[in-house]
Amino acid sequence: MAEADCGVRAAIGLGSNLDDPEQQIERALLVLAHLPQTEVLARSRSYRSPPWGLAAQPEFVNAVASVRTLLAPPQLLAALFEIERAAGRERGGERWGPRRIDLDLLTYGAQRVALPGCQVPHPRLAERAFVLVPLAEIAPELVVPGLGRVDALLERLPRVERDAILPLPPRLRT
Ligand code: PH2
Ligand code: MG
Ligand code: MG
Repeated sequence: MAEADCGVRAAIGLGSNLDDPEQQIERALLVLAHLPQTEVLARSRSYRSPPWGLAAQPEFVNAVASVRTLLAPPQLLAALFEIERAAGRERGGERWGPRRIDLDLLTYGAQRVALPGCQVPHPRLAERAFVLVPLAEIAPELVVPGLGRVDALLERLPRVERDAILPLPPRLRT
């Protein structure tokens, strides 16, 4: 995005637990950086995280990116959905089940959106250490509308849950 200072800052969560999760995340971040009218401002490291919601599945890799975008929330969500589709994600699996790649819109500026299929901030953000740990790495002071600062939200989670989210060493080649 050439226009330097316009657009809205949004946070996007990435997760994968199938087919080389680390590489799925790196690829998705590359594609994200090429979205029209969207610039990636920062990304977290990738973290290993125990599966949340459905225990009997492989460990996840999670990361968070901060973007500035001129796309409206439904357009941005559609673009994230298209990245998932192009990466070969198969839909229709179990809720909270294994997936090749998942991109979730976590926050969109100070806005709150409640449309069918488009809820921002992400409704389960505050319960998820695999979101808050990487988000706190790149945006601890970010205020999640209606919920407060990211670092404070993270503090509220049980230490065992926070401590289970472990940064991966940087990859030499992706
Ligand atoms: N995503 C889910 C369900 N459970 N667990 C972890 N650790 N990371 C995820 O990204 C994740 C999950 C559904 O979106
Ligand atoms: Mg998700
Ligand atoms: Mg999703």
